[in-house]
Amino acid sequence: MPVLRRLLLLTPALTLAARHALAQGGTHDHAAATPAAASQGRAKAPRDAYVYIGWPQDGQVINGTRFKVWFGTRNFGVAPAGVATPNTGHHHLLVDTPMPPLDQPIPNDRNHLHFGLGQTETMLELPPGTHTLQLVMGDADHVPHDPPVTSRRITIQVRPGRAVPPPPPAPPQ
Ligand SMILES: [Cu+2]
Repeated sequence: MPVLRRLLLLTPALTLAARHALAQGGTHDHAAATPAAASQGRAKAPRDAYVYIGWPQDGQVINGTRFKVWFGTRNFGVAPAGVATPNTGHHHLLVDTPMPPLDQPIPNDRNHLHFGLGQTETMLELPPGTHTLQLVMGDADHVPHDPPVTSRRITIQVRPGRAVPPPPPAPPQ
């Protein structure tokens, strides 16, 4: 895998344990939790990796305060939080907030939504008005990659009213 080989060449400081994890395809969940791995800083991302908001689109006017948002990635995979597989991460949706510092865990509040189960879409509820949305991938420890994998920031207008189309009915309990 060329990306992995390049990673190994560019990071001579990798510990043997980390090399082992990479060689194994990074299936070792514990790799990023060890002090040695943490001292290496942010997880690497390929230069051509990117993430985008598939829906809604920039400038979209949305009728209804509850609507679906879906996320897409290219040249990058999605993995749950806590899983340190190379070239993967989990989505974070920034709502009405600028990009947080890139060298520390992404905050976890109503403006910084984590999708740590590996979700690629969500139902969002926002009050009527103008809002901004942007995605940033985070690694196993919720820290943006190096270089960061972020989407364009989009601006949407939310209008009061029922969501169109309405959300699907909840499954029977
Ligand atoms: Cu996270």
